[in-house]
Amino acid sequence: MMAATSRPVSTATAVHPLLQKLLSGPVPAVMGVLNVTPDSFSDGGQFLAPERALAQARRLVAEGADIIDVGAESTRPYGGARPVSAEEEVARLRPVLSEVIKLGIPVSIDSMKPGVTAFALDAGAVIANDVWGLQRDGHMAALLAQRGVPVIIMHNRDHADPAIDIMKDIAGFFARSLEIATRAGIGQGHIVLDPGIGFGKTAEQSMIALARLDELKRFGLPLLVGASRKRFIASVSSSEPDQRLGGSLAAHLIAARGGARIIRTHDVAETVQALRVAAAIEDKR
Ligand code: HH2
Repeated sequence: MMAATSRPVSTATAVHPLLQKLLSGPVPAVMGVLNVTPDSFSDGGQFLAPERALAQARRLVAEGADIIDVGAESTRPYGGARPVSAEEEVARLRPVLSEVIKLGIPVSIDSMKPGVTAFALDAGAVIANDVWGLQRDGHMAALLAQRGVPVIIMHNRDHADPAIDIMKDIAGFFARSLEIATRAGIGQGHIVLDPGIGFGKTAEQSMIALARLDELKRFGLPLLVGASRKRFIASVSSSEPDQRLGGSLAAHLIAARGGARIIRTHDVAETVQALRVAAAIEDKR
């Protein structure tokens, strides 16, 4: 584990109880995606209306999700996202979030803004999902240290560079994020790492990150993978986002084999089934 040096170091290395529970199953936990946005890459506009968002959240729960990841700003892995203010993000979340939380399963907040994350945690969200791994906003780490919630640190880059060694880049990014986390006092046992499939990566690099996921186990932290409907799938099999279920399942099964303990997906029922069947078959080896 890469440790930071000479600074106040958190002693909270114990695994957060919620993570412990989520990670204790025989198959990876499944995180269902709820995008309360007009422009998400695969389902933008479908769940912006509060009643439709809530119906989708109910569906994710019924289908077997272990976590609901609520986002109100598209981060569009392939560029072209329209940045929104914290106020707009909160305005989209406000009519939906507490109703989703009432469904009784853990809710994570997919936001890179500390103000929005604080709003969601105040409303009862219990996990922070930062697609910039604590590196975009200098206040995020302190907020999350203070709140003591599990934190998903995702690898990201402003632009893909086909010339770089993507595994080296991901490892370097994680080391920086972990240093920021340690300095702020976020316990190691609160952290989940995510290679950020599709974010600042060519299709080839997304596939390398999936194929070589097991190399990231050396950080000694749980791994999350979200390959759902992403564009690298179309580089192999031409398709629109809503036609990528087969590719998403293939990627997620390979990720599970590589050590992913949480899978983020738009298609919960199919993913739960695929993970369970793959695990049951592997059990017979
Ligand atoms: N992918 C997306 C958004 N958030 N968070 C994590 N931890 N890992 C991911 O792979 C990830 C993520 C992109 O998917 P989606 O939310 O459907 O799209 P958009 O950002 O356009 O709303």
